[in-house]
Amino acid sequence: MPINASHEYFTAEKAHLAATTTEEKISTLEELIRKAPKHKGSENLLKQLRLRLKKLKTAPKKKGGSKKGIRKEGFQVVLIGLPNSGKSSLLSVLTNTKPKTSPHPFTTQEPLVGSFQHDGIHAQLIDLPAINSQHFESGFLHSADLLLVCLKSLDDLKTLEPHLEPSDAKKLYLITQIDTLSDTEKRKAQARLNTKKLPGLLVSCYLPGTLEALKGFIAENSNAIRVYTKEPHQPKTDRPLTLKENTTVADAAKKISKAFAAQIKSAKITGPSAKFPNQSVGLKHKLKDRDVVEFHS
Ligand SMILES: Nc1nc2c(ncn2[C@@H]2O[C@H](COP(=O)(O)OP(=O)(O)O)[C@@H](O)[C@H]2O)c(=O)[nH]1
Ligand SMILES: [Mg+2]
Repeated sequence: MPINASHEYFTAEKAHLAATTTEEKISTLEELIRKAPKHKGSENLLKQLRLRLKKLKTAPKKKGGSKKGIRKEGFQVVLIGLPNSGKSSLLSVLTNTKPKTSPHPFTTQEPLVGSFQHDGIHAQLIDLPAINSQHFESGFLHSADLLLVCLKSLDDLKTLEPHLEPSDAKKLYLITQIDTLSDTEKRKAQARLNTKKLPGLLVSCYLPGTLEALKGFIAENSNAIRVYTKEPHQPKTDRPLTLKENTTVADAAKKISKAFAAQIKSAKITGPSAKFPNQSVGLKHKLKDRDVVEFHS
């Protein structure tokens, strides 16, 4: 018997498959169960999903992030800097990964990974051992899409710059731990960033406003577009699809699932890529950030 799942179900399934942490897997699976068709033909499916949920909830919790063999997943953001510049603390406040942090230098001895979510954008955040330690892994300089260069003072840049050279990733310079700076020191730090024409932010793990600004910067620079789907006469979904720039309607449908995409012949678009609300477009239409798409078979 066909299960006749809605595209909301396929979207939820996609999100579940993309989940990297156990908490994410649980929350996306719960959403999937909510969106699953509830009729005789789907009983088996629901049973399997509930069983998977039970297993996830009873699985022993892993502490910290994964260690070796980090696979690049989506937009990769790498924290880089001298010892005690606050890299591990930033990973800790921005993701679910809780690394060891300490006032002793060289606490982090292997790369740690966390997953980051903001405003529908997913990114992978990696905390590296200090750049001048034997544990530093320069491979991440090449795989990174964005480097967060962590500096307690801009003076540290002299030491760091030669190490950063091999990377052609975009860089954001973070003056960290600014809760310990006076207003004058903060103004000076900002002025020096401006003089050097460096894209920079002043941050502190204890100042949520600065962390929001950092999250916003990462999301805006992720080259991703957020596309919301909707069913006819329904409001848009809360959780957007995250897609690459220049993605077409056909690609977006495929991102939900191949089976779903095969049924789609057109779409109605409201948002930045549409000339007017509810514009009917074909499969080759290119989507833009914050579009709302209603697929039609
Ligand atoms: N006051 C303050 N201390 C911080 C902040 N971030 C990190 N620290 C402290 O600085 C020390 C080094 O932090 P850690 O994250 O381990 O630095 P890492 O070596 O770059 O990973 C620790 O004692 C942290 O508690 C911050 O925003 N404000
Ligand atoms: Mg560390």
